[in-house]
Amino acid sequence: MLRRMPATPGTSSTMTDRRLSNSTRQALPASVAVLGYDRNRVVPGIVHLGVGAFHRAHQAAYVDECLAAGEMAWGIVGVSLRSADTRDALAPQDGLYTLAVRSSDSESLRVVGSILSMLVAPENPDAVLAALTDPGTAIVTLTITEKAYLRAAGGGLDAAHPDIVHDLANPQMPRTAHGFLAESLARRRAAGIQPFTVLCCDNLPANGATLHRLLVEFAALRGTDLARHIADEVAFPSSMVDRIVPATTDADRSRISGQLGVEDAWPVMTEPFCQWVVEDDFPAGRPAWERFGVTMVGDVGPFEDMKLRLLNGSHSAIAYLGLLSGFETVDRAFADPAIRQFVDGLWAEAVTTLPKDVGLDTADYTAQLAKRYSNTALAHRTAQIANDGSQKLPQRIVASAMERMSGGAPPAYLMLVVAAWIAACETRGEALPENHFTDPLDQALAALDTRHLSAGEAAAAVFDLTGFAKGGAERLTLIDLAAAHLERLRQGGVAAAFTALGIEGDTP
Ligand code: CS2
Repeated sequence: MLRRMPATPGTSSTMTDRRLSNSTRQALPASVAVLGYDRNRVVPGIVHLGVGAFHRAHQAAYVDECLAAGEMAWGIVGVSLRSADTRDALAPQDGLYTLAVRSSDSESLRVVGSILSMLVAPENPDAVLAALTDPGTAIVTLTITEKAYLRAAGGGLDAAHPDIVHDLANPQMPRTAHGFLAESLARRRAAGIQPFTVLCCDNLPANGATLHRLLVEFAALRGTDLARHIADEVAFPSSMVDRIVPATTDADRSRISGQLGVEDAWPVMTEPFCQWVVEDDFPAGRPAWERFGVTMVGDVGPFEDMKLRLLNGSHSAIAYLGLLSGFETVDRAFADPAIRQFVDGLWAEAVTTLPKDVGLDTADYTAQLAKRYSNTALAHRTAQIANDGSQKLPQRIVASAMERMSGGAPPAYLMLVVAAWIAACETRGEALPENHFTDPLDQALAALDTRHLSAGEAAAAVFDLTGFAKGGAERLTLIDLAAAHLERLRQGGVAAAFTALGIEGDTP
């Protein structure tokens, strides 16, 4: 296994000295926290697929604390499944980067050292398979975003997706997480190496079970033996991850580099809040995460649902209603009294769908969310959250709406979020720039737009395209509710949609 960051070709030693790196790490200002452990003694034990800013603000920070406490067998090999950007930024820095924890009135910096090396899958799939097959790899964590799970509308594997078709035809040269996991589990099995535990850290309901199902379906297309092995012998604990991580800006880069006294090409911005709830099912071992604030549980389901429906659901609401109202960031949109009132109503609807008897404190949770959304230092862009709505809304909004309806209660606030997503998509290329946010269904959504459909036709077409509420008895009613909201958004903007809900305010 590749253990260290390779030197970047063409980087002179003078340049390297001016970058954050192993050699400059010791000489940082005292205000910058550096957990004191010898990185040369750290051995990789985790391969992470999808090394974006979220991973670096969350799992990698927890692992950094484990390493500092002397658990040296849990270094991270980071894998990017698509772009080389993160590797290009971090390789000249020996994998080090700054985590900037920002609240409205303060910022604290910490340099994280848990990522030992980085691989870029399209450049070198062999190296990724080698890292995954290494007997030292006991855990594979993933943050690949919702769309990379390649789910079909009904929730199963989209077996017709070109990348799945490719990976089935070329098992030695995979592109997808499914292809890498299945091939490496097959190789481990053939070599008599215990399977790693697969720990999904994406915002999906029952994320471990969901990935397990998808991977078994994928493996079945390769052969029943492998499918049975993955079904019976590989652990897929679910986990709920939570930390708000806005995209890093150039201003962040130069501010942080100025404070460090050396350049950090890609620091990560985040909030003080951080939560990780993990099902305790790690047959190949795990770090003692519970010593560092991770909650280890038997069933993560209620926590996941609460997070998806209250946090992520309201995030999407703030994103689309905020975009339609001209707000660029979450804190500004949330400071708008009408949007704030809407979010309270949305929470009230979603709370009724959560389990009652498992000790969830939803009042405390939403009060904390209100504080987190008011953090003015984060400047979390509404456009960032708006991406991939077709992949996010099913678990954040539509699931709650269906459950509410089957309990006989109307999901009026919930369905305004779906309508606001459709309206925000329609607004691209007009009030909003064409690519202000993107979605895997953009082509099909744009094709709908050219047909100038009525609100009712547009809502029905979008439900068909996305598979929202597919097969549910509530589907037609949900379409009607979304269509009525969409009509009001088209005619009178957010203010008209709010007025129909009894919310008065100055929102444009
Ligand atoms: C956000 C999430 O971009 C989004 O869709 O809702 O990334 C959110 O910030 C995290 O899940 C918070 O834990």
